[in-house]
Amino acid sequence: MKGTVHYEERDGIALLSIDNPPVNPLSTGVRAGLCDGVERALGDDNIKAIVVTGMHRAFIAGADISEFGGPPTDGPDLGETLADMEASTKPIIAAINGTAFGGGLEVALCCDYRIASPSAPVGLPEVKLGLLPGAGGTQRLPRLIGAEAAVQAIISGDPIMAPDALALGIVDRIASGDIVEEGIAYAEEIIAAGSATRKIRNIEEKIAGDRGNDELFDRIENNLNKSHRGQFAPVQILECIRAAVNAEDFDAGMAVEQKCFAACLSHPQREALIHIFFAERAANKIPDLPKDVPLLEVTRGSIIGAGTMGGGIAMCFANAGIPVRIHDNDPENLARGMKVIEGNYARTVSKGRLSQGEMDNRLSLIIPTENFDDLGDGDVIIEAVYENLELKKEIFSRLDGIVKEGTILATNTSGLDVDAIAAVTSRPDQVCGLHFFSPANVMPLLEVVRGKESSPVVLGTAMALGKRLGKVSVMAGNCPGFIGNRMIGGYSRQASMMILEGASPAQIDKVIYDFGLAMGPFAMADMVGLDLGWRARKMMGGSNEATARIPDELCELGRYGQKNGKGYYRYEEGDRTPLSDPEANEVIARVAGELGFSRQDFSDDEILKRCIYPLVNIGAKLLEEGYALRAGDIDTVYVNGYGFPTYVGGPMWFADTQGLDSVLADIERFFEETGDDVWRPSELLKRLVSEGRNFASVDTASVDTA
Ligand code: 3H9
Repeated sequence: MKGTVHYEERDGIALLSIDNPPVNPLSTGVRAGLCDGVERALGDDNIKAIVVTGMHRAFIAGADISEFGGPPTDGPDLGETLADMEASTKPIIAAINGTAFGGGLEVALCCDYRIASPSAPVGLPEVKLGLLPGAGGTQRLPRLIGAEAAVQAIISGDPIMAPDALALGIVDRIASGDIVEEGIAYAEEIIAAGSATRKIRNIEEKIAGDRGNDELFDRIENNLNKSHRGQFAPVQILECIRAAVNAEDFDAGMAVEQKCFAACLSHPQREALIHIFFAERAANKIPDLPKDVPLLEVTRGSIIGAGTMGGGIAMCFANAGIPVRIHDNDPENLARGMKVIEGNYARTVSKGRLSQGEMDNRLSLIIPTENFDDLGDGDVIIEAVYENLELKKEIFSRLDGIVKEGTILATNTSGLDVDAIAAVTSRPDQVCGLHFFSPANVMPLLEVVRGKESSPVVLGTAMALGKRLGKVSVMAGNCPGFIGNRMIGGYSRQASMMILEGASPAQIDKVIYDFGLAMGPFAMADMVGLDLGWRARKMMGGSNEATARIPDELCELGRYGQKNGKGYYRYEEGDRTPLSDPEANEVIARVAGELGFSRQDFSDDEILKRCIYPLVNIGAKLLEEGYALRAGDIDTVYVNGYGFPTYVGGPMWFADTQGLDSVLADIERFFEETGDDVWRPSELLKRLVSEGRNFASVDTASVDTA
């Protein structure tokens, strides 16, 4: 059995301490330990109350996620455990020492009283795993805080810090000192006052007012179509909370919760989301990086370049409380960059998501400097100038002269050769890539790029720094475009080819939108601006690529995208809705004709495959060449950096769910039909199919591609 619960008697109070490091999920041994502990306390006349707390850094992180979808486990299930606790005739006090999430908060809600450490977050984040609180959370929380607040908490799944939980009524008290001592003192008070128990199932006042209030639930349901488009669990959650309010009694509501939980549990979105949960954590583990590698202490950062990327990265440091210098060789750029940073913070303050005091504090951590040499006191220096290899090399050769021993030198490139940059310094082992995604202060992904000489200390520190900056970090090898951008090229190119072959931008964009991305490739291109690529191609003397012809001709006609109201689509003044435009469609048809394409109809299914399978094939090549360590790393990159729907699990997971044999058959067919190199099937993919395996089985840092 995994995990245990220690039983200790303290002057007539039973103290149950949950011990399942590091975060105390409700594994078999914990559930059994809670049942045994409650039974023992109830059977002992000397015991008047029970205090439940967690050891280590959490109270309880929830149900044991690794058990979902697996074989039945031994001992009591969570429902039985909580029924035992709720039936206790002696008061139970939850002493919430740290994180109480999911089943962890549900345990606390089955206790009679709750006291929390001020820094403890509580919440019901099951929705992020494609689940719902299935141990009474959807029934008890509304009874405690009202239906609307409960919907907000459970459908967002966001953590609620203890002081806010107190204000909402989720906890009764905040501890000011040692949580266990105060939990016991609280129990003594309750005993002195007559040992009353208090079961949330019996509380009706908070929900009574909403009984029959269809308007409330209909309004929330309509919003769900926008805020949680395509997701299964939120709709189920709403049904449960409706039942909490309207069902005949508590047990009838619980029956609805059980039905909806079972539906979520067997839904493919649940599997995909739990895959991403574990993939994001596995991505932190770098097989050939010793666990005890000594990490460098990062007390100060330095950023070169005060443009969008540099400013966003500086904000990440300030948000994490790390002082950071920011330099730009153009004083005007530096001043503008600081203004943008200030504006970004001010917007967050105006939305009520940051206090003015905290904004001032963060701004004070960002120190602009016109003097390059000032950067030398950073423990990590991140170059974030525009993508020009020569410029980056020049900067790195200058850095050599100003940095201290051990400083990490990082380049924020989205795909340039990190080794070529490292080679101009006298310390290539100190160099790595840190690829932030734009806007860097918002996007969760960080690709840590391993140069051929990057030292383990540098890589370990870079991964740890990513976590401190609140990023999901993935290690990538040094190849053009690394993981994310190397793959995306295949997606964009196939979309561009299909409009030459007869599909419309609107059809392709709709297929991608329906698949779950926020927008398709052409709406995205219009948003970014078609003129950027056009100008870049012109500077290089123009392009012969068939896929460049349409955007080039659109730009020649002054169609730059959203910025001037016309690109692949046209836009009404002040409205970003893409509208079909005869002029753009005429350009597409004419160019296709001139290039000799014969136009054909596409099914939505074919469009989806043409867009997504290049990601899969290139992803497989990244694995086979060792530039990505695991299929899960690639999925992590795509959901955190490219807006790939998390509930589909990332491109490699998606391929597994389609069956790799059918994916390979399509890729081979596309290769035969087009001869395009992107479709040359990956050797790894062919081998997996021949062995009847899938990408999930290639956990691999030790990818055996022989
Ligand atoms: C639920 O409760 C359903 C019920 O309503 C109904 C049931 C009937 N289980 O994230 P970290 C592992 S659904 C198993 O790096 P942090 C994690 O994989 C659950 N393992 O630490 C990692 O392992 P490793 C609802 C878990 O401090 C290690 O612990 N609960 C679980 O950055 C450390 O994790 C949630 O959704 C788990 N529940 O963050 C909460 N949780 O070292 C999910 C963690 O081998 N968990 N592990 O890689 C979290 O949000 C974060 O882990 C937490 C700690 C905030 C707790």
